[in-house]
Amino acid sequence: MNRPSSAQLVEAGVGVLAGVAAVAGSLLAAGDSPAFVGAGAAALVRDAAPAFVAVNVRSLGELAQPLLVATTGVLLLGAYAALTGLAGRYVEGTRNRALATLGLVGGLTLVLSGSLLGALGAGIAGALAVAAANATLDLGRPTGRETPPGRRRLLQAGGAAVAALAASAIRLREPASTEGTAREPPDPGAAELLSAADERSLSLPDADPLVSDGFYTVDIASVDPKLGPGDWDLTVTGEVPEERTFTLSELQEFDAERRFVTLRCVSDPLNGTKIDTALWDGVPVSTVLDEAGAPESCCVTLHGADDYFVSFPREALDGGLLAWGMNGRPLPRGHGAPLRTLVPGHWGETNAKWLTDIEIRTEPEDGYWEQRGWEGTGEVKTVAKLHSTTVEGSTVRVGGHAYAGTDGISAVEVSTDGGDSWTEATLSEPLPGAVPLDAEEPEPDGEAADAWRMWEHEYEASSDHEVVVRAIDGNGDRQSEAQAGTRPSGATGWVRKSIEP
Ligand SMILES: Nc1nc2c(c(=O)[nH]1)N[C@H]1C(S)=C(S)[C@@H](COP(=O)(O)O)O[C@H]1N2
Ligand SMILES: [Mo]
Repeated sequence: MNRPSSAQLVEAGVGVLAGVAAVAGSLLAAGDSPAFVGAGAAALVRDAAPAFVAVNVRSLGELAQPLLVATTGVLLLGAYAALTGLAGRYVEGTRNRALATLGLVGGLTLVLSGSLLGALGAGIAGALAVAAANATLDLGRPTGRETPPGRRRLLQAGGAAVAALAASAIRLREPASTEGTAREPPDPGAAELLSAADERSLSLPDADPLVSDGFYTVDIASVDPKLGPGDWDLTVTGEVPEERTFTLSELQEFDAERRFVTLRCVSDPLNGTKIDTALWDGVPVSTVLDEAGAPESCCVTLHGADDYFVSFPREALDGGLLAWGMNGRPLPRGHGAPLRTLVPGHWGETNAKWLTDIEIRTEPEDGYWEQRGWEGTGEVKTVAKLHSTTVEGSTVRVGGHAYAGTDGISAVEVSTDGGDSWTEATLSEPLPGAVPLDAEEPEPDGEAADAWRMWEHEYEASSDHEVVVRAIDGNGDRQSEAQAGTRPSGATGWVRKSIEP
């Protein structure tokens, strides 16, 4: 193979820089939304490489999205550079090259994103970078000496790319996970419950309080759907006498409630942190299904605006909520705005975000994750986490959270000798139960039915030892000791930790 000449390297560099400008141009035009070319391209890569990426969006945890984004970035810039290269090779003259780039780069962007606006943004930015590379400026050295033409071309295309990136940065100010949460204080009724949660939290270093400081996210898409209440509604479909559609304000007219609920992803490692608790506002699913006249039926599939779908037995929805509020504020974009499902006691994946359709079915089917080898539609497994350890002299304090879905936690047991003997840990007070949303003076209905508790245990120790923890649920059933990984149906075993006082 011949080594590429320096002119070829320069053209490739100009192509990549035009690609960077195109990506930035699409971002500037489409914003941080699924219309952004990176979103569509990442979804293509994800679906084309299921073994590598799709399965691992969950099993690789934090690493999966950056990996997907990096792979997509390389492929996308390569494709843009190739198209720009074509224009450079077969088209003469700066203006014609820029126009050809506009067409080719814009065309590819349109195919990938389906957004005309985004395609225009990408095409124009790419064309400007190509035009800049071909312009007879000399931005190089102030000394009077001429910059070599290759370097000049790269510098000028780079300048255009940097300008496009800087302009697009204005569209990226707010992360989606918290976007849509007003900076105002939470609703007063919610504030009262949140402070009750605060008071009941055990103060443990390295462990969240009862209402999590930051709530984990698991998303199949690299860029979350962006839905205003105006361009969204909910349809009850499938085996119903007639399809029924609800707008957000229609849903909000039903009797609504506010409750603490914990979510845990089936891909949460035994002592992982993909488990969190928030205070949610919404309408019972049963209200909406009754209103729609949905008949009794075996199964239901929930569909999200990101093409996510999850299917499970209909009775799992009993007691479930369609939520539009989180911690006294509107549901943030990253957690499914404007509406998500909360399914009591089941793994996180049943809690469909950006919910668009509730499909009543007579036959079961596999959902997005089940098609990829997971079994995450069942009830959560009981777990006690050990996230906090403090050692002061010979005094050791350990603690964390415990969760058993709707069975609740009745005790957490701690062993400080590797499992030979056991003591009961101190538990936090349970969180308050659900309250009606529009009552004057809402009284919590008992205890939260599907939320974690915190635990702590303090003891004296002078030599190395192993701490083991296990939870007992509200039925008196002890957390399973058998070790299993997260895939396919959730981690089991007891958390163990070596401590050296
Ligand atoms: N539409 C949609 N809903 C979804 C998902 C998704 O990718 N898309 N992820 C699911 C998974 S695997 C989990 S664990 C929970 C996580 O909810 P959170 O991101 O609000 O924590 O949402 C579930 N609902
Ligand atoms: Mo999940």
